[in-house]
Amino acid sequence: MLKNLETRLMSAGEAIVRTLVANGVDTVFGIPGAQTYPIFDALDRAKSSIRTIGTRHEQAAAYMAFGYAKATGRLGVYSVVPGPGVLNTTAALSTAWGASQPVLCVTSQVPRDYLGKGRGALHEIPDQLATLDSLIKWAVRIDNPADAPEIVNEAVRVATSGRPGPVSVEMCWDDLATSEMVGLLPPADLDPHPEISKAELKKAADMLIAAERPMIFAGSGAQHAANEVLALAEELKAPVTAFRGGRGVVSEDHELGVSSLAGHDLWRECDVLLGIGSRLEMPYMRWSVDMFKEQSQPLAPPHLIRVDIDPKEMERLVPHVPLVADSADGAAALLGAVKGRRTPPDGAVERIKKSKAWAEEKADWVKPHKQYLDVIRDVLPRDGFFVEELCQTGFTSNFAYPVLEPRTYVSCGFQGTLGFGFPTSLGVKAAHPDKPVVSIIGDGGFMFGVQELSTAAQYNLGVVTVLFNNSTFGNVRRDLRKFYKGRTIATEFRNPDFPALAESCGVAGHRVTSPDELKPVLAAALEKDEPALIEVIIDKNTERSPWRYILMFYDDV
Ligand SMILES: Cc1ncc(C[n+]2csc(CCOP(=O)(O)OP(=O)(O)O)c2C)c(N)n1
Repeated sequence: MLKNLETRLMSAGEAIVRTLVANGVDTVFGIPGAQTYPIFDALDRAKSSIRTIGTRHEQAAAYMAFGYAKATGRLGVYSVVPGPGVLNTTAALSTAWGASQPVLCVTSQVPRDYLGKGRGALHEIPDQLATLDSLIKWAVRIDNPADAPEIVNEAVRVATSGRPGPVSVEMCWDDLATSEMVGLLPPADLDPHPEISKAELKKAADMLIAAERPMIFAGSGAQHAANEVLALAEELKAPVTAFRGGRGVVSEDHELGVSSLAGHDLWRECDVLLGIGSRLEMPYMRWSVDMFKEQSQPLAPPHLIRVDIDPKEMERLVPHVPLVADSADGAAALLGAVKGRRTPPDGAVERIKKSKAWAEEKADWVKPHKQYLDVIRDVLPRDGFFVEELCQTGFTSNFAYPVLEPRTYVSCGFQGTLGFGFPTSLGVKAAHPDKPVVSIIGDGGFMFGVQELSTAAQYNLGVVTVLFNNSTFGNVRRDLRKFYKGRTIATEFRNPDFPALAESCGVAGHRVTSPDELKPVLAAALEKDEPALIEVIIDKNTERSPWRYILMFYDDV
């Protein structure tokens, strides 16, 4: 039973905000409205311990909370009005769910008398709680102010324990404004990590010891386990690859850290794959199968070992050895079990080196995106954050932008949420004001969140956005041209003057036309540490497709 810290008369809004502060929340993103005034009033009065960043669209508030969570591993929090306000955030919630990120949505409801009545109370939707619960890890309604500390703590526990994920709390409009005696609580306790099965650990260790060419595939669930994964990889002399979420767990400038392109090359010879905190989308939904056919129980070779904290994962893609464990615990236990018991075959590291060099050379073909990425990598310090997008440079970055530190490659994961990048990058910068942050984005995706240029300027969130303008939804246009005989409906744009638009919002605007031109402009913008937008003019008819190195069609083109 938790002991109360302080009991006094307060509104539910204050009880919620005080509980967030107790849980170490230092930033809330959002837009106030009639039903959430008590929350925002409490935020106003708690300004010295919690910062509120007001956004220009609800979807951006949720993406910023996502970016905050992704870049720190800590809870990202946003608050919006119910109904349309919450619905505006569902793409970001789905992204947080897909990418297993701890995000908390704090929202409201119609007045209690109107719950479920369908009378048309302001912002009413048929069943908000059930709608949210179907999308995220947990959604709950708080009925009384006095219950708020315990229920908010529970939401924090659910969001951050085990496999992290998004959660929401809501309160009816009138309940949220009610004051009563509330006992505040200490922060939520997280769930303990699962105990590792000794029998499965032995099986996994024996398999790794017998392996000729083991490989590790890291996911976003391994971001906190970088030291343990590297130590295990070094013992095994095994390459560590990742596609999006697990990038940077082992640096790609380490001899064992490899891109997914080099990883695919090595996969073809791999006899034991060790997945750590990953769904393993690439090997088992792309590399080894037709992408429309599900493979839920892969055959050996390679034998598959999975380390995952979510036991459900072991049913979705059934490994030969399931280790239900936190990634760091699992990797450390495996290291303990294999240490000194295996001699890596001669030439293991040379073989990896060869693949890395081969992949680097192949990626150069993806012009001009690889060349722009080289400039960004060159200018951005190793601990600078790079936020990808669903654009040609973003797809290229999946395999051709070396990631050197954990968490610094911010991806939307399998959800593929066009437009997530720019608002997400503002959340990354809010979380890491002292680190450089680059958002790369296409002109299509950028216009999904363009209004947040004003937020960047207002709060001086010094993200440098590199906007690749090819005047089209390039990815879609290319597909339609190829598969629908050149019929490219609804893909071409009449764009605004982007640098002028940025300037009008108070953000420095630039335009460049080559990688060489980008370099000094990007370096100067990062040095300034103020919001900036650099438009890169791209010729849509000459850009090369990154997809051959994601779907690995490279042999037949
Ligand atoms: C929310 C969402 N809507 C639509 C899509 C489909 N989609 C994927 S890429 C793309 C085009 C992206 O265009 P742009 O941002 O201009 O980048 P480009 O491909 O031109 O580099 C679209 C429409 C998506 N992935 N997500």
